[in-house]
Amino acid sequence: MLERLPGAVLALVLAPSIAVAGPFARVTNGDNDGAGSLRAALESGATKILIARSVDEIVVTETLEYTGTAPLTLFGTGQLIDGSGVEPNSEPVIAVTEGANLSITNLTVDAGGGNEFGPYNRLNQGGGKGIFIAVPEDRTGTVRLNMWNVTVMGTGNHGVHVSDCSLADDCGGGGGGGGDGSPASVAVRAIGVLIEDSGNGKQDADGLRVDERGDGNISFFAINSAFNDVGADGVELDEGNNGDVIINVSNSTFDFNGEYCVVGPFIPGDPCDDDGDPDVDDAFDVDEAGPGSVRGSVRNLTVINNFDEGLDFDEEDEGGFNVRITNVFAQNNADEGIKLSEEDDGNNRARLRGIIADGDLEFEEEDGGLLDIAISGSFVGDDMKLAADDGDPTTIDGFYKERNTIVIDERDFEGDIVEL
Ligand SMILES: [Ca+2]
Ligand SMILES: [Ca+2]
Ligand SMILES: [Ca+2]
Ligand SMILES: [Ca+2]
Repeated sequence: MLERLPGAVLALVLAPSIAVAGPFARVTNGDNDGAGSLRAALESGATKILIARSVDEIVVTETLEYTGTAPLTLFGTGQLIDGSGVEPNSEPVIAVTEGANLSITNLTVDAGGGNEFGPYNRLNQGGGKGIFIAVPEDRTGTVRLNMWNVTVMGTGNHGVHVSDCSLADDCGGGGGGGGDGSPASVAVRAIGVLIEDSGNGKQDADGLRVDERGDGNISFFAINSAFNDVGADGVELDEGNNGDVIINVSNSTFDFNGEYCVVGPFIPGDPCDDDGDPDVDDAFDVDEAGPGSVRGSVRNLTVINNFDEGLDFDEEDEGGFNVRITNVFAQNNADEGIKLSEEDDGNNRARLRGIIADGDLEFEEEDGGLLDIAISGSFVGDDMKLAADDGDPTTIDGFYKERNTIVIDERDFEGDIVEL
């Protein structure tokens, strides 16, 4: 049965640990629909939904939709939401259709596509997205997605997707910032989030994907999280038009992402590498286009076994990079462990410390602006590649400062780069 309590009553029940305002609903069974179901709660007008501990599993046969605009909080208590039977199976398990803020805690969302035949096996590719927020074109402010202790798995499409882009699922393919979007920003916070065995049903399906267009930024905060065995990028942040990408990612793992590289059925064991077409993908991919920069920090990351680059950040048009990269263990990635490419006006400024990489590190800067790279206390198992040549030998193209760092192969510098 579905109980609805006024917020004031609930606040008394839960005080002081959780302060809750707004209409409340309690989910008391794992049914697809009907009284006491999660679907009924989502349709009731409630904005705070608690799933009772007595519910182990919620099995749904169609998308769980929230069509409201008020911020929604979904308090799980360790349940699995089994979306393997969602029809059609290209549809998401959970959809926020009008760009409402979503906070979700203590839940596992399984779209059912999983590696039923063993690890890293792509034979079973069903399942749509896990959690999807569609942002309407008139949304303003900031669209917030907060996930705490959430697992998403078995998705054929993106595991988690926030789309503020008129091109919908065609947004961001290949970058460049095409499409339009709302005036709103998008902010995602992931704390203790695991996205695994996802994005293995189609090309360019990521673990966590944000498409942001029009005015507004992408802010991405993640800690104690993991993005593993995703078909395309573990995380892709794709920002266009005005606005920045602001990252703060720490104590997290990106393992075995980007293998899905064929159109049509995937053939396990088929050669699949960065030289072929279609593309393999990265651990963590940032594409920023239009006016705006990429700034922030990553630290204490394990970035291993990915099928293209580890950290692959691209910035174009006005703006540059200003990032701090600390304690990143990047091993056995097919291409560069860390690659930052900057085009048009703006600098490529990065401060690196405590990097342990078995492959190359690469930093590129084009057009107006300077390359400004400092690295300390690091081990680079292959080349340190810097490229910033403006073709004019009378001007300085960049600065490079290296301390207490071992570079096993070459320092491969293009341009007039001053070593400090
Ligand atoms: Ca926007
Ligand atoms: Ca934007
Ligand atoms: Ca830019
Ligand atoms: Ca530049």
